[in-house]
Amino acid sequence: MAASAGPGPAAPTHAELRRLAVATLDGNWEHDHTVPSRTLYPHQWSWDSAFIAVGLVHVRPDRAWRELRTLFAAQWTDGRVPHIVFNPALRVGSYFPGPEFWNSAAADGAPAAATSGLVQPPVHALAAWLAHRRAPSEESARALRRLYPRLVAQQRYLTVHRDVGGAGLACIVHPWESGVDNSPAWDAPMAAVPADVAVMRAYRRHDTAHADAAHRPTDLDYARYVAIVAAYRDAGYRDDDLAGRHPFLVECPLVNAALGAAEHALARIAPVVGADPGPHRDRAARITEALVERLYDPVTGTFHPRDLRTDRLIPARTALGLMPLILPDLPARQVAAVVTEACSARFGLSARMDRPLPSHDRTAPDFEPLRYWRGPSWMNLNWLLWRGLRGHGRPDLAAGLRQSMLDLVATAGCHEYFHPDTRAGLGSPAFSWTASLLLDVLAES
Ligand code: 2M8
Repeated sequence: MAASAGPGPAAPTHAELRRLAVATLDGNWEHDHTVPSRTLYPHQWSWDSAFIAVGLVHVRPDRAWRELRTLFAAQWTDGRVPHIVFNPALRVGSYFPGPEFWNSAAADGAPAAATSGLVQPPVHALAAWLAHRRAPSEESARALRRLYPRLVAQQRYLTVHRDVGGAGLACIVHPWESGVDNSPAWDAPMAAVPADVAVMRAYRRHDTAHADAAHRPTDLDYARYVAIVAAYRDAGYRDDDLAGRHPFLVECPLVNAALGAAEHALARIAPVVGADPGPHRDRAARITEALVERLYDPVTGTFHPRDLRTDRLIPARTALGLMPLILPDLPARQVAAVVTEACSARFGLSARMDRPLPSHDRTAPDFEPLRYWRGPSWMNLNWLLWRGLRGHGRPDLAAGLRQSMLDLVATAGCHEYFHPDTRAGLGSPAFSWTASLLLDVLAES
């Protein structure tokens, strides 16, 4: 069957797309984990590994479990799952900021492996559950038994240590923790972070050697990224008194939707490992309630991040606002509102999409179709929304989005992100989560 009529007469077949995806993942496999990209991101990244496991299970189930096992072997004693686990075999300078900048060895509770001290959206319990459900086996049940206490500790870290707002949501302490690094959602809180772009003269950015600088965050963004990490690192990556001293504190709708979805997944995993699903269901309900209470704006009809330093919602309407749809218990009113937002001219979702889903409101003056998380289309946000639409009884819209995802890869290959009008491939050309999530959508009609 042809992938689509959209990309033109030479559109690859589904079998060809599948082969491309498997070859991409095989090429990025690195002894016990998959790198997101050989050039741009040569270490292990946290939420990438979760997305990678979701796709790998269709073709290399052993590796899917290995991927998660390797990541969780680097979990800190407080439960945080670091956003980067560094490969010690790589030369100094193969990524900025590298292990010497993070200096995790000096922090209490860090693992033997060098890691960052930040986290990323907790999509791992969902990935583990989906991997088991796709190919249940003795091995997958054993893997779940091993992972379960670690996933619970990850949730505890986020809901206890990171509940700076005091309402049961997790706050992020750096834009990198959202995964959508330079989203317009972070412009206002980032502008309040004191930084001098001149500090970047002391460092060598690795990303702009491998990708077009016009498609990446700016030097001023990086000066602030570095300043925020330095503030956290110099306080030993401790989370006490964050409100009193830390320059960036935000409740993100994606991170908290993932947090709630993780409790739902843990409620499914619990019976497999002989645990009680009840507390997970209760926690899931509380997170959804807090998310609606604190991050939903009835005036805009979508979700927004809350800047804890001003206690205000951030007005930008980014694709982050659509992500709570992954929560199975999102109330009907918010489901309807998010679907309306997704189908508006801002995001263009439809049963027959003529353009891909952008990462930011395409009608906004600060929409940038080429720059990273400020407009381009990303496979992981597409995939999360696709799951949410299926879970909330919108198979028509889910099918439109699925076809649009297939068209992206059929047009450009397994690129990191895509131009939201032309579907041209941007960023790294052989990107792991694009490949793995493609495998997952190919497996579901
Ligand atoms: C990007 O983030 C890293 C920093 O963590 C970077 O720009 O160097 C983001 O797209 C993030 O979501 C992703 O996990 C990471 C690796 O793919 O790259």
